[in-house]
Amino acid sequence: MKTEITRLLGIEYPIIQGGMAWVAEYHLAAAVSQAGGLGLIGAASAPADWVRQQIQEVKKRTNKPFGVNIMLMSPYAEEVAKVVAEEGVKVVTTGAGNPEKYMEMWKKAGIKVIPVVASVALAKRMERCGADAVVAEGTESGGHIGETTTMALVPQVADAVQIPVIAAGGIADGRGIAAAFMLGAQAVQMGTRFVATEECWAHENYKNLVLKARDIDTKVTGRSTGHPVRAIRNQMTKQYTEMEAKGASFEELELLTLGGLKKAVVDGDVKTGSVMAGQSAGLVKEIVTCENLIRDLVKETERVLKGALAYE
Ligand code: TUI
Repeated sequence: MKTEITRLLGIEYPIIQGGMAWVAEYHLAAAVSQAGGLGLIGAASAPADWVRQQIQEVKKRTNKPFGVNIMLMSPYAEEVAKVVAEEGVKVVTTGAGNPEKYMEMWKKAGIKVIPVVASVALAKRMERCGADAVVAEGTESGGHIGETTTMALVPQVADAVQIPVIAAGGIADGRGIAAAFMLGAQAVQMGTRFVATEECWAHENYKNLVLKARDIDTKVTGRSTGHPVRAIRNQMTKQYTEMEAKGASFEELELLTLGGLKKAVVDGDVKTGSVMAGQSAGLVKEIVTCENLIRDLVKETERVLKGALAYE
């Protein structure tokens, strides 16, 4: 299954693991890369030294390409941006902002830069400033999201730019991957599906909530603050909605969601923590190894694509 993205990144399969805050640490990233996809370390709001150690741990476990996702709202974004260049990381994805000011440094270091975008406008801007590809992330995704659905966003981004497009949001199986190709994507990025893997170190309570989730079980909080975040419904999302209605301050509301992610992922407090996950959680039914997951995803995608061609 070779595409422009597998060639660009030197990977076997066009499957990229999302750079999920707290969840995407070196065990998961190394396992995904070793299985032929692209594993990512989620730098989130972590200090640069933590990111450097994570990079070194992945290097011990695989010789295959892997990347780092830099969350641009992090207070450490600038330092992390330097660390990835120093450590010779091959691929950087960015989220929650515009990475333009780091582009020159990363290109000089030979890094393939893939900004995550939620709009056509940012995709075009990223292409102009030298991005190698973009991830078009639909509102079905978990965590910090945009407004447009994957189904509508991916073909519009694909029409607007010449660089390859990676689809994200709502994809968790071979049908979704095949559909993404039909929409003009050259690869997919999946987050929620990779939470439910053996190699993911998220707390088992977090994983179990993903497994239990139905189609309607995610909720977006923070539309009023301009920082919409999708997570699995729980006591926290309920409290957030109530506080939001009562006109709570931005700081009070942010504390509930963002401070709550660590609580859910690390401590397993899935009642008052923020269990960020995408709408595809309803498709995730079992915990598997990354190797088996990627093998099955590829097999299913090929089967679905063959079926689609039979209609010609
Ligand atoms: O970034 C994500 N998903 C995330 S980040 C996160 S942790 C977090 N921490 C602090 C604040 C907010 C979140 C949990 N999930 N996905 C990529 C993504 N980027 N989705 C949407 C965007 C985005 C939104 C607005 C990118 C750029 C943008 O505006 C850029 C500009 O300045 O024009």
